[in-house]
Amino acid sequence: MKVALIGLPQSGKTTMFRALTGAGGHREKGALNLGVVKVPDARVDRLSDIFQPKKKVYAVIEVVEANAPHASEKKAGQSTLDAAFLNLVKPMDAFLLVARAFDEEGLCEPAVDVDAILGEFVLADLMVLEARLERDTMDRKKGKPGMPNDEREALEKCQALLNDGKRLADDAELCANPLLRNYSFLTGKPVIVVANVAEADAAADRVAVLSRYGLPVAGQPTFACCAQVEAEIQELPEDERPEFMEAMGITEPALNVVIREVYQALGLMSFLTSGEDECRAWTIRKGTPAPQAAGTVHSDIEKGFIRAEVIAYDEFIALGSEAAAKKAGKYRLEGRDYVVQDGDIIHFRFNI
Ligand SMILES: Nc1nc2c(ncn2[C@@H]2O[C@H](COP(=O)(O)OP(=O)(O)OP(=O)(O)O)[C@@H](O)[C@H]2O)c(=O)[nH]1
Ligand SMILES: [Mg+2]
Repeated sequence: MKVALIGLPQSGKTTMFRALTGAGGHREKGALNLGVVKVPDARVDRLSDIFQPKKKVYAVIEVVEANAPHASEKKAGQSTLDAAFLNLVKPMDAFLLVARAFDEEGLCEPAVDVDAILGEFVLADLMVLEARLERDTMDRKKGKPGMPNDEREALEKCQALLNDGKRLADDAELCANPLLRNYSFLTGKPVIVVANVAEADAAADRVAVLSRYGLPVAGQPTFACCAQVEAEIQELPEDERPEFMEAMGITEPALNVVIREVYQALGLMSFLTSGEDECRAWTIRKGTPAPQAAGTVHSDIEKGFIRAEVIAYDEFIALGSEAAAKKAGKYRLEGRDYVVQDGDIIHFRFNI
């Protein structure tokens, strides 16, 4: 999963990046902040205690800081999103939109900023879509075959939706249309809004502080945190974090909220693999059949998929060991149609 951190200049994107990737967040050379968020998972820890594997691997979410639209350069009716931004965010699965809510003078208007960026996305999608439709019209006039009719129809539906000020994501069916996949429309990707509040609000009720700023807007999932304090938390050694958080009055790090919101927005879940080599969590979308789930581990396992040996995490823990679970006959053999469940511990059988 890939998430782009976006927001207006000086909204706190880099600070939020640190709050997500912590001291271990690796940064690529050059201008881009590119890092990996480890998804904490107590099940991986517990399985590792039991199996004592060589490696313990958590699921990850990749994050990249993308330059935001610069409102000051905006021309009326024209999107300020440049090609570099569009290329960068194309392969992203979701956006984390950081909005500045920490101005001492009370000058910041995060709701206006969020609205402006969402509006930019609508405009950018419309520009792509209208250019494509226009080209198709020209082709047809010249007697060329043009794009398939159903693709044109889908694009026209999008156009109507966007002209109505709506997002592609508002129409789940249209959004899932495979004919539109290659367009990677911005408004088809979930947006999670982070109101970056002042230190004084760091421990405030996450919901109450939002309403003070007129958030959420446009029904987007939104939460408040103080990126500065959250970055400090994640940059501390793990064993020192609880004490610091308690002193700051923070019950749950923003990192956890982000992970939960991303999983929720994208309909994600994790399954597990365990053994002497490694214990590991893998991220898939809910409703994924076993062979495709196997494909996240390795494409060969998907190709040569025979069966999945499955036990639910809770059942495994109740029995305490692999031998006990086997003896109790708790490993199920599942076929190609089996839909993988959150927390399934799976051993894939395959041949290549
Ligand atoms: N008081 C306070 N300051 C913050 C907070 N988050 C960020 N800042 C400050 O705001 C400034 C901008 O923060 P960055 O994280 O660099 O923001 P950015 O969006 O990455 O900025 P650009 O990449 O330049 O667009 C810095 O001086 C930060 O120290 C916060 O939660 N509280
Ligand atoms: Mg920055």
